[in-house]
Amino acid sequence: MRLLHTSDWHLGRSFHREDLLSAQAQFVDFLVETVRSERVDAVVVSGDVYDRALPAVDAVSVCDDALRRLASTGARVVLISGNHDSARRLGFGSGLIDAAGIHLRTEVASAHRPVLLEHGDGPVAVYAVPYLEPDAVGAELGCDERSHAAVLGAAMARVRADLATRPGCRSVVLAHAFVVGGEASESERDISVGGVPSVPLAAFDGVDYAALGHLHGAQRLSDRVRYSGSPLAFSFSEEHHTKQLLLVELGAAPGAPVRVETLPTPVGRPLARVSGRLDELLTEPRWAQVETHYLQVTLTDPTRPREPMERLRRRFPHVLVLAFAPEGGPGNDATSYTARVRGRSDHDVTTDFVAHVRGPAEPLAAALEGVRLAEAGR
Ligand SMILES: [Mn+2]
Repeated sequence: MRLLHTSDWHLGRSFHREDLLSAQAQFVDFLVETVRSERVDAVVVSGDVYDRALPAVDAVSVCDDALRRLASTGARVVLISGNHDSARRLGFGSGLIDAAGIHLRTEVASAHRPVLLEHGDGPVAVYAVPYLEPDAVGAELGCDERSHAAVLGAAMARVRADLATRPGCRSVVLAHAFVVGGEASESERDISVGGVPSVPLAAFDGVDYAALGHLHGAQRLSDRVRYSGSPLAFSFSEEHHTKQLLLVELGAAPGAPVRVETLPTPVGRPLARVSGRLDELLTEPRWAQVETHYLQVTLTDPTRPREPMERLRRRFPHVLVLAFAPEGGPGNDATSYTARVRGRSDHDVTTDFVAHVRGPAEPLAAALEGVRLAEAGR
């Protein structure tokens, strides 16, 4: 039984105002080709299909196209809603499209009723646990405690109870959660409840494979529990990720070893974070390799240069983020605000504030010096 595990498509998301939809459509092409070329039996999509509860019509078109083309490959497809999706809207028509082999699961009530896949080695039960918002589903699951661990634990108890009635059946669980040991990037939305975002890895004990979504970096938490990560980067913190699909080959019997192969997804436009002085960035040959990347640039010039973005974009047309970290500038000042302003005049505090937010731009510094001299002579 060969599964293709993916998640966090976030269809319709932009990257610092750059539209990613064509790169997302390119990913769909790659996904459909892979399902055919690798003779995949089922595709599992572990939540955050869309970026928002009310996706744009173009994003809906890409999703519609993806599901129709995946159905035409003959592979079964199981999808759950993530924390970015509207469960009710994503789940629209799910009872009807089930017949086409596309299984959308967005309700806690269906989590322990598996999608059954038949295969030469025997059946596989796929339990699709949608993202569980503790406040929304706690009562339905009979949880006293308000936490992700409690609601996912309760849902998994129902899953295990159902699995116990199916001897010899292999099992796969889809879930959208932050599991202990996972590493976040800067593009996931915080789902903490009472300050705690995570659930224990042991929640998935006893299943052959847990296909997780939510974290955007691909990662292995155990031989049987993995995040596929998002197919595209959504923040500069993902600069060194290798975006991928996971091709999962289940063993022939419950508990048999699982083999996982990683298949890198196409990179629309690579991204990089660079830093240095403006003149150096504009002239040094070594930066040629990132000229067409999406860039986050940090300028280290001691004095803020004029028109930095306009000048950078002549060499690097896709600079998206510009930051300033002047060499020899203020470090992390750990002293309290009260300590820093003690004994200083309101005027000093105010001019320091203006200098701080503007950076050490020369004309302003000169102007402030003029004011200081005038004050001193008064
Ligand atoms: Mn996500």
